[in-house]
Amino acid sequence: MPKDMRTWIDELDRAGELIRIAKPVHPHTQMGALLYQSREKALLFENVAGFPKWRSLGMAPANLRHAALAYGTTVEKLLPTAAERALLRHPTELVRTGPVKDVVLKGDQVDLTKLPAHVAGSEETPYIAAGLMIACDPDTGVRNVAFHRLQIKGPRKMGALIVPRHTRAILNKHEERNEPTPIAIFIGHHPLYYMAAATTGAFEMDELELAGGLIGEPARVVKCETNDLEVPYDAEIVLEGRILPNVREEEGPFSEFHDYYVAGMGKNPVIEVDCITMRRDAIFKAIQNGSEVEGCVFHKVPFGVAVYNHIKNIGGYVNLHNLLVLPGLFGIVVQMTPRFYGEAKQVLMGVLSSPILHPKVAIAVDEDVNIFNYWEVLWAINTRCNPSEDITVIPGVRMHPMDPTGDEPIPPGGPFWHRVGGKVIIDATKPPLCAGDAARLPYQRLKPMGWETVKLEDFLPK
Ligand SMILES: Cc1cc2nc3c(=O)[nH]c(=O)nc-3n(C[C@H](O)[C@H](O)[C@H](O)COP(=O)(O)O)c2cc1C
Ligand SMILES: [Mn+2]
Repeated sequence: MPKDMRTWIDELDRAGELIRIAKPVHPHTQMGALLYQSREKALLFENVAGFPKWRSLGMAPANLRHAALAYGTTVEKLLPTAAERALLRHPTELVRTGPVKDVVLKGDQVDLTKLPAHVAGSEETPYIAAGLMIACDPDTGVRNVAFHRLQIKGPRKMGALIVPRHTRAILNKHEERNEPTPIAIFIGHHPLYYMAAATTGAFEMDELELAGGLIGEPARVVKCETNDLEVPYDAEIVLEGRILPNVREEEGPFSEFHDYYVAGMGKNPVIEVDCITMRRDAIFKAIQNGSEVEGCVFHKVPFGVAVYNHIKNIGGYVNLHNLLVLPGLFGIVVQMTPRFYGEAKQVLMGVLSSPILHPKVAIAVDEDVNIFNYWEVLWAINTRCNPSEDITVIPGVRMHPMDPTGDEPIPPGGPFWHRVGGKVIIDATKPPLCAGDAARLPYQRLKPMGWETVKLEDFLPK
């Protein structure tokens, strides 16, 4: 059975990772707080107050453990596994129809305010955060899929934040010709579709072909009703529409990945929706965005994968073991065994200069440091890093446009929105292999006597 949001709910349930909430929960006043608190379990709201018959799924994935479940692996193996899988592609398969066509609403039947989009943060209005936007390059026909936050502004009107990347490049081409950009947005699918959409790769990469690679089977697609785009046949909901050419209106604020509101706000593009198609019993997909909640999980894996695959061949090859994107998404810790003097620094320069704009703090540690344990990372920085040699600040680098610490010479809305600021390399590795055993010996971690065989649990009162 092809993987979709329904198979994912079953998988979470079987793994004991899903909580069904039967009490009524209002998406505008209560849901955000519940999602933000549920960092361990996924929540399926079975009674969405004010929106009869709707259900809504959130915090699915709530954390890297859930992400590992979606990839069929463990947290420790998640990044290396996901990095390998990200190199695979499956062409999409066009089918005649599918569950997403159960209900078709066109023109004046469209009313976005009837969707149970939740209010994520205290300063906000309802946003669709789990919409994946499909658009095609008008010259090459290459398809793109990406997350864009969608502010509901009226029955058929939404505002969107479109950071200058691929969707933006497609929009720019249409706007130069003063024509609308046809789009289709699908809401609610298996998390690996979301991971694919959040992957920044080459422009030529079709994220639906990547989704097929990640899942291990082709994504099946159906034709849209009102434009030439194709959408997954088994999504929960699809919105078809157009980005209006050269129209900009105030948009924001929205709970962003670093736990701040004020990011990307200003005059942003406007979408008009022409058609909604959905399953008869469609389940809405809520995403709470912020630090260490669901939105962040959808960033952490694809970012990690892009950086991992970017740095693994620096200098021929790197003894690269693992990588973790840190809270706030502006930091990355790399676990590696350096062979040469300066190798860790060189790898960290790659971390700061990859397809991903976010990283500004790049840390390297050895294989004996558990990167999933923040105290161990801090321990390595404190005990293996000589600040006068091992910390390097690089001023004046292009950074993520939502990093509040950077200068913003050009505001959002246009094609040149960006920020610029400092980045830092922290080499917390011990002397490299080439330095020899004598140089590395002072950094041998202590191991308590009996560590391998004597277990505390065997001595606890029963
Ligand atoms: C939860 C989440 C929300 C996102 N929201 C936005 C957004 O509002 N606008 C945007 O431009 N990118 C957003 N992104 C990032 C893009 O989806 C991501 O960078 C993607 O790789 C861009 O695709 P593209 O390079 O094909 O354009 C979001 C990512 C995630 C995981
Ligand atoms: Mn793309």
